[in-house]
Amino acid sequence: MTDTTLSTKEVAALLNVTETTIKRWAGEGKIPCVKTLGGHRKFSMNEIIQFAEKNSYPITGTIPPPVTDEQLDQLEFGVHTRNYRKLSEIFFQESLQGDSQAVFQLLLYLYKHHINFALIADEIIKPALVRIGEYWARGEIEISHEHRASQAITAAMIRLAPELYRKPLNGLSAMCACIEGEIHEIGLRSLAFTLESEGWKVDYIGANTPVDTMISFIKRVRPEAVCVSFTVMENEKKVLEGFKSVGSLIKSYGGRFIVGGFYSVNYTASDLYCDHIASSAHDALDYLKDEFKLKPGPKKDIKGVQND
Ligand code: B12
Repeated sequence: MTDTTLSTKEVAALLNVTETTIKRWAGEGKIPCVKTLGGHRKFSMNEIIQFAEKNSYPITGTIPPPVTDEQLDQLEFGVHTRNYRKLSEIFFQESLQGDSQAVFQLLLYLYKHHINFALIADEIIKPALVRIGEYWARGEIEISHEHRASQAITAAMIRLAPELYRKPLNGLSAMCACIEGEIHEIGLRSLAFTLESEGWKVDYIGANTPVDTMISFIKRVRPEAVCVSFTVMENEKKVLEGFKSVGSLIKSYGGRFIVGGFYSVNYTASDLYCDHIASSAHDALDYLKDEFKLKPGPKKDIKGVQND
């Protein structure tokens, strides 16, 4: 089992007790810890979980991400006022550091404070990454920083998956894939998390999926929704032919074909033989909700909180 090292502050937040209590328990040998050369206590997450279970302490708290005191104030304020611009700014800074642990804790913190994943994707992750792209284009950061940031976000999202609250299954399934050669998959993964939270069974095929692979999967599983993402277009003729084959297959059994991603906005749904081109995770949810007569998903309202 993987382990995470926690500070006194983080353990206190996790167990909803004060830092003094944690220091006392550590001093009494109730919870194991090691001291760094600088004299700071470090705890093992696994050992804290064992301690909490043995002593019936509920792990109800959320660990604040390792941000500076000033950022922590902004984070709490941003969450409280649902100020997504501020939250995206913090997400941008943490991602640029390339520390996937910090990005994971930040995502977990936002999610546990009832910001649904569609909002996290559309209002926090996307604007932060657009900004990283702009910084790179202006030569203010190197390509390695952009790669490191997207790696950290991807790793953090994978770690977040088991923490996602999932509504009971709604009986519908979705396949999510990027076209062949496409490696931008953070948007697609965000959409997959959004659908899973809403009770969809998601088959996440991911980046760089050849058309033949999509077709054989769709024939076998017949997902109600096929979600395809593309951000760069290298061979338009081949891509459009692929979309035509996929689109007519989905039509033949009454599924829905949704396309999204940075470059898809340059086309109409009929150009891509699809039913809908979605600009955001919320847009996709709204469309699917109408098509499949589902109960409303989480509110789009920028000020709103999750309505589930
Ligand atoms: C991170 C990033 C990368 C990472 C990708 C890592 C990864 N694992 O995903 C790395 C560094 C590897 C990369 C590589 C490249 N990149 Co890049 N990259 C970006 C960046 C900074 C962010 C993209 C991102 O993840 N956004 C966050 C997500 C959440 O947003 P999103 O993708 O838009 O998704 C949202 C919606 O669109 C929607 N959505 C997305 N997909 C779908 C699908 C469906 C079905 C639905 C319903 C909705 C939906 O929901 C999401 C949530 O809101 C953008 C900058 C920008 N302005 O976007 C450039 C950008 C996309 N890259 C670009 C380019 C050119 C490249 C490279 C070609 C560079 C190169 N010369 O090598 C390569 C190409 C790789 C390839 N073949 O795919 C260009 C694309 C320009 C264009 N198409 O005209 C951009 C715009 C940068 C720029 N301004 O030039 N990139």
